[in-house]
Amino acid sequence: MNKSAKIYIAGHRGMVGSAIKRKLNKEGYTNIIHRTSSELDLRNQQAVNDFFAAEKPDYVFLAAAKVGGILANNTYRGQFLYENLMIQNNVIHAAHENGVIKLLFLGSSCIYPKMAPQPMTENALLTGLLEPTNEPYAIAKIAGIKMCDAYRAQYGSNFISAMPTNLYGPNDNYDLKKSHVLPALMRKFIEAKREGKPTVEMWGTGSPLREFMHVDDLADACYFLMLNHNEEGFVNAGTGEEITILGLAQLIKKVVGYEGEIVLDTSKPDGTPRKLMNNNKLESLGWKSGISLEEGVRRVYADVKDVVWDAELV
Ligand code: GFB
Repeated sequence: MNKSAKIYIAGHRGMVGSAIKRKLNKEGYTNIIHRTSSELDLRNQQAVNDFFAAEKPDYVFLAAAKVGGILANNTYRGQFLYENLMIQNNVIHAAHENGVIKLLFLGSSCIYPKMAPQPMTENALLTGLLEPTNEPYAIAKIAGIKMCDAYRAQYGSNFISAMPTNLYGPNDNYDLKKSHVLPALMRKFIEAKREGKPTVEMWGTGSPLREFMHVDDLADACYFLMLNHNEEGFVNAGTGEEITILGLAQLIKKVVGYEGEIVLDTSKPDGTPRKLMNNNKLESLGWKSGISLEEGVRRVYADVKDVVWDAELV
């Protein structure tokens, strides 16, 4: 991938796409292209075909997706399935039709069976039933992996896939109905401290285990894979460290400096009991995560500690 190669980042305003853009800028790439969703609706096949025919990108980072936390996944089930399938089908097929040299498709650790042996290795895919709260999203992402592999098998396309663990970082979503746990708790603790509230409510039992990766770490891994990996299947991208949701809440509470109590709303779902990636494949290729959770949480706090969120986003 030479520095003047034409690189299309799909989803450049999202958390993952914007991190990939920062990374490519830092590495000196000079011909990065992107479109906002109002300029190019990736769910519209004709619009995507026209865009690829006109622009003829050399490389594609497919980071555009409909994403959200456990509640959004469970509520907008139809949209999560339809929109993700449309976006990825349109982009992957247009990349094939227009001679893209290489494409990286991004998914999620929720592709694995709910009860997959932990830490989860790539060969656990499709060995069991999925977690119900995010099954539509997971089905779409599994289809994306299989589409990249099928195009490689049938047409020789160099389309690869990476499956990140739970991500956080700049440009995350702080809408409490749609967000993931880390930004949700960050916002709740900051607002509670500011307003002198005695308690912060978190969802579920606090016992599920999750692995959290800073999105700048993921962008680094994506760049590494784009340069160094050319095989079918997919590669896990995680940190290898896990924490309970209650442990995460306590860490954020400490970083924010909030002194009240944490209370549990057990009417909300826990989701998958444990979701830890086995990162041996990525590490054996030569990449390892470099940002610890505490360091990442401190960076996020520094970024958002003075933000005043819209009360509508609750
Ligand atoms: O991050 P999260 O929404 O998604 O929730 P998943 C993780 C855990 O945190 C669950 C708990 O056990 C939640 O019940 N939690 C506690 C909270 N307090 C909160 C809160 O205020 N907000 C939120 N959102 N959670 C998603 C999938 O699963 O992970 C997606 O639905 C995707 O498909 C993504 O794979 C990475 O880790 O459960």
